[in-house]
Amino acid sequence: MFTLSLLPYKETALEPYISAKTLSFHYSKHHQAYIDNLNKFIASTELEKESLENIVKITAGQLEKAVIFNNAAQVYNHDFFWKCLKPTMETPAIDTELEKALIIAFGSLANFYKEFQAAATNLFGSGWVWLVQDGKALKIMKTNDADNPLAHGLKPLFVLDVWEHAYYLDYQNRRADFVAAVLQNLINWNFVAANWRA
Ligand code: MN3
Repeated sequence: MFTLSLLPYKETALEPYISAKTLSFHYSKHHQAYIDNLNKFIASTELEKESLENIVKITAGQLEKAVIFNNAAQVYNHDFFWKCLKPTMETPAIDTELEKALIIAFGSLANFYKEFQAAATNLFGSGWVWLVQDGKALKIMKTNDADNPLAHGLKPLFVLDVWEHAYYLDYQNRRADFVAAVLQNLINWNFVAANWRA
């Protein structure tokens, strides 16, 4: 049985960029629903004893296990997403070594933001945009629906949820404004750097 992991901050902590109302629905309704569905679909199967990460990896690409993959990956993605964000009032500086790696990969930090912004704004439909590590290289990766880097053998460092439920109450159709607000104000660089070093 999986249970909803605790939010690492209060539901008001990301305001004004993500409202408490959005965060509350996103966490206690959407994220919870993926947990409930995952528990329902793995009950009395061989997957019941596996870790969340293993369930994602085992079911990736298996058509007959798509329902389990989708719910397990959505649980993983949301757990990861909450940790990628930090309260508005906190201002962690970017790790200087990670900053150097981003400059090598993207030319400049500004260009990393620009490329991430474009990928997140242009992703068609529902999905996620990631900063991933592929071997030693840092890359931006778009995934549709529940898909994620684990399913492709890549290491996630940062993610942004661009499903409409992540922003519609606050931004309606203005996804680009949501993306810009998160990138400029809510990235938990300490978590990103820890993932990079792991
Ligand atoms: Mn979501």
